[in-house]
Amino acid sequence: MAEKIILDCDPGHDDAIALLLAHGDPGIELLAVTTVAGNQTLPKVTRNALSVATLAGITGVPFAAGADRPLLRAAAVAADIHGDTGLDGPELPEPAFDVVDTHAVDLIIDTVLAHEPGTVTLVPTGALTNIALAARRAPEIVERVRRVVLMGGAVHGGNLTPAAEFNIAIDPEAAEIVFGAGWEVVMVGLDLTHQALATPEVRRAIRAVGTGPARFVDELLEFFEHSYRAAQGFDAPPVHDPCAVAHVIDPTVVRTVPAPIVVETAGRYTAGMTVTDLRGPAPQGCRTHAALELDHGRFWDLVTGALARIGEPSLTASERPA
Ligand SMILES: [Ca+2]
Repeated sequence: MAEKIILDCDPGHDDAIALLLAHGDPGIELLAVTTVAGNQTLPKVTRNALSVATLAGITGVPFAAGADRPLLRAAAVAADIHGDTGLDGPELPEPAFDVVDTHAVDLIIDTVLAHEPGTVTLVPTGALTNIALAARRAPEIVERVRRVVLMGGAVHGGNLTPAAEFNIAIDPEAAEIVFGAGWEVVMVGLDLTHQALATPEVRRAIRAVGTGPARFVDELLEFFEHSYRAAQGFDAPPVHDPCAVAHVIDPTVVRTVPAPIVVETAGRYTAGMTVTDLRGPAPQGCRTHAALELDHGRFWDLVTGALARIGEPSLTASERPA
């Protein structure tokens, strides 16, 4: 049976690919897509999500916009990695539909409550602001959610700062709420996602799919490659967000270990650090997990397989019903 997920994202090149993977893989039932400020401003990332949905022919899934800034801290964007639009590189179609008239936090809560307990997985691939607000607004969702599989954090190191990964670093207080809520949390962090490199071989396999959405992904990766080479010295770019979706599809592709994880919010140099205790076996009942090992070949097979299944959607802005 397909895993029901809510994707909470800030597209974002790798968010866009996560959305395509979630839509195209038969192991996922996409219940809703929500957006949060992060890689770019909320209006920009929301428009990007709608454009990606339009080009991939995603219908019947509600999209909602959420928090436009972190809980406490000033908003920050990642223009050095994602450009001025948040999705620089490919040409984007005009969105063929709009967000629903509901705040993302309410859509997350309503969607979780509308399904059987233990059946909905939250997949945040941006700052954890919306998820933290949902857990505070409706604490009863914490025990109803199957688990939270998030892209963010790291066992070792960071990217926004030496100690902290971007999604956690821009809203550490939200991350502290989410990691400490008591639900099961899988941290798909940099230790894992820096293995998900879009090598020339991967790029060739994606181009070989030969469809519009596959060309779109290749153009995203082209831009991403230049950003990551300039900003962080990578030869091939790490494609973070789809790794969280891949873990939901097949946990053997993204292998995890249970480990206590807490978020540093007060550190002078380390705010947003995800302090992960791997010193010994995790205590009984540990509900946080860290992703450590990626099966690179099978991960990219999932992405190319999803693109092949998406095919060539015929919907365009003019054809699509409102
Ligand atoms: Ca993201």
